[in-house]
Amino acid sequence: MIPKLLADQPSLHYMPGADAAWDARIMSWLNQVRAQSRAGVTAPAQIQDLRLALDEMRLSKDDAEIATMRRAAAISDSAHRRAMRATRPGMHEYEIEAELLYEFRRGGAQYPAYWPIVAGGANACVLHYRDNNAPMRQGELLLVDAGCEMDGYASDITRTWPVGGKFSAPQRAIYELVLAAQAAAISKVCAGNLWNEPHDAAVETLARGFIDLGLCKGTLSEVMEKEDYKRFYMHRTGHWLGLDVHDVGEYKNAGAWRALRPGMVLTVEPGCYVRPDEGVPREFWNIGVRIEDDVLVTETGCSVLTQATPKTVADIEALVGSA
Ligand SMILES: [Mn+2]
Repeated sequence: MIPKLLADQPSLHYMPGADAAWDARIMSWLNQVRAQSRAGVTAPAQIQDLRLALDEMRLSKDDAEIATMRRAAAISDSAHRRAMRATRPGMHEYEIEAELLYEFRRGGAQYPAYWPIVAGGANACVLHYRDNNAPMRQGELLLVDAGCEMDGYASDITRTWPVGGKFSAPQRAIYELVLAAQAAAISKVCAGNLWNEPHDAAVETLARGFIDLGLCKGTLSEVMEKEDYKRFYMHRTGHWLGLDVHDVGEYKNAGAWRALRPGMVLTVEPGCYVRPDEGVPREFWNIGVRIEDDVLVTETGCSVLTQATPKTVADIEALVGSA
């Protein structure tokens, strides 16, 4: 049927390069149309990449998609709560991974949206840590980045909590700073604001905090200009979320950061990762913290889909180890 449908059409829209065998079939169909030229049939003069149009459609979620993403968020929320309750010194990271995966499936999610990161102590400073096999020790933090996929839609939550249930003073200082940076970033998620505004707000809050804590030296403008904060915060503050965890969609239009629109869903996930370094106060060594929520852009601001997952110091300390 395809050669018949392609006859006398101005352009063919498909996704070139996604699959070599499919590309070959498309070319063969095009050649079948071209072979009919002496009978007066014309072949499409243009081949258009369908991706940009599809990616734009995927960026704006309709009500049914948002309802599915809320269900995914609720299951991931239950999983993080379960993991917090189960955490005790002496357990291994994979035991927490098992609690997460169990709760995902028990809640009806078909898959994890990505493999959970369960990183205790210094492992939290390894951004894409996947071993999940170390023992968790009293006095260390546990960073958990885990989300389920529900009916095709991803969720993506990160929480960081103390293995023994109580933050130490230096852990708490870093934690409260990352939490403040996340609040500053979320306050910038609003229709009409540009993509980078939440990131810039998070970076400025973190940079001020790094100076206050003695992690960075100099004035705020010096730390920002030299990007000295990148020693402790080296990744972006979020990404599009949808059918994929790092979903499709452009972040810039014609070289400029694009404006947020109602129906877009993004993550907001600042962090702080302090590796051992003689120039850094020793009390902060090996502290890694990230706090990540899934945020829907609305007409008037935003709605945090993962709001229910505990993240204040008091809420976390009340829950960890309570199972
Ligand atoms: Mn994420």
